[in-house]
Amino acid sequence: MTDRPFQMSDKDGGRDGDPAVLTKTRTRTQRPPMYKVLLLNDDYTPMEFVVHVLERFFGMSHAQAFEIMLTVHKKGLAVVGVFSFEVAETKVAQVMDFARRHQHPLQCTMEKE
Ligand code: TYC
Repeated sequence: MTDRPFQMSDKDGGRDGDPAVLTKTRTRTQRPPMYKVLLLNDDYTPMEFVVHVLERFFGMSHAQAFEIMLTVHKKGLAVVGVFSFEVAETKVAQVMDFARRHQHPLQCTMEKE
């Protein structure tokens, strides 16, 4: 409880609740951050296995998958897709699990765009 006889706040800048005066609140809609999924080169994973991974988990055609696989092989890594956090996380987990189950050292990671 307050011992003041009136409220000391001034919520409407001295207009004292004039119903004709409206205030606008500016809102900014944030787009959700997106995540790049990266495939890394190594010396041991067979090229055909990588092509298969790109077809199976990233919906690429055989030609597209082969091209991206060669990019990774030559450059060391490539972005294989851009997704929401949850989808990127799932893709990385699927690729890592599939590679591990086939005993290939293939590495897949994600990073914020
Ligand atoms: N460098 C591998 C080889 O020569 C092929 C490869 C390509 C491996 C892409 C991983 O992400 C990769 N067998």
